[in-house]
Amino acid sequence: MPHQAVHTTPTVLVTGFEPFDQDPLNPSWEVARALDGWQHAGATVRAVQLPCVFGEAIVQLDQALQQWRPTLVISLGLAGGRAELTPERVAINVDDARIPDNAGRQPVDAAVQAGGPAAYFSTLPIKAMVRDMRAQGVPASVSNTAGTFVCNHIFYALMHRLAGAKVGAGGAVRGGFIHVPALPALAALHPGMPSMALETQVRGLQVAIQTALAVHDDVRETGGQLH
Ligand code: PCA
Repeated sequence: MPHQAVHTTPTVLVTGFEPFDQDPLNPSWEVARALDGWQHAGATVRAVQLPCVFGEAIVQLDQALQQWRPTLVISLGLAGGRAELTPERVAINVDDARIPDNAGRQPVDAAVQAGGPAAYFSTLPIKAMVRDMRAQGVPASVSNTAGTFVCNHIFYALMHRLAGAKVGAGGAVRGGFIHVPALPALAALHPGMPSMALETQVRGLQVAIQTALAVHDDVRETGGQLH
């Protein structure tokens, strides 16, 4: 396929979202952008920003998958109110928006992918990632819901694509979603909201990427999940 760019080293695609809901910044993009170009075990991180818009976010994700042909994909989003990095276990085939997205769209009880399966599990080693982030001093827990807004929407679309033949050799590319907490500057605008410093979030993601590259069969252990 001569029209496609040839990448000599494996790529880890990390996506983050633009700000939404009148916030001035989105920590998920700040973390992704800080990781852009970071290399580990011969792989290089590429960061791509996605719009917080139903549908359009998937279009941009597809473009990024086409451009970078990643071997691993981690999408990030803000979960305001959470205090930890939370790898998500499951994406569901539901768009049910509590607030309008950045284009004013507010789907209610709609499918992400008409005719798609009810849900997909992350193919990241979520328990091992949580274990290793904690061991490095970064608060983390497995989450069992990514909500029903644009984050779950992109998580479901990503897993739908990775499960099909559109990327790589069907199923060979692993991926998933991690919700991140507010940054202190954002929490200062929302009194009472928990936050985590950018440096800690970035370190947590570096550990998560290392683990995802090294661990293919997740560990089975209790205590890793939000409760
Ligand atoms: N968080 C929202 C959408 C974009 C983001 O960063 C969510 O959790 O759905």
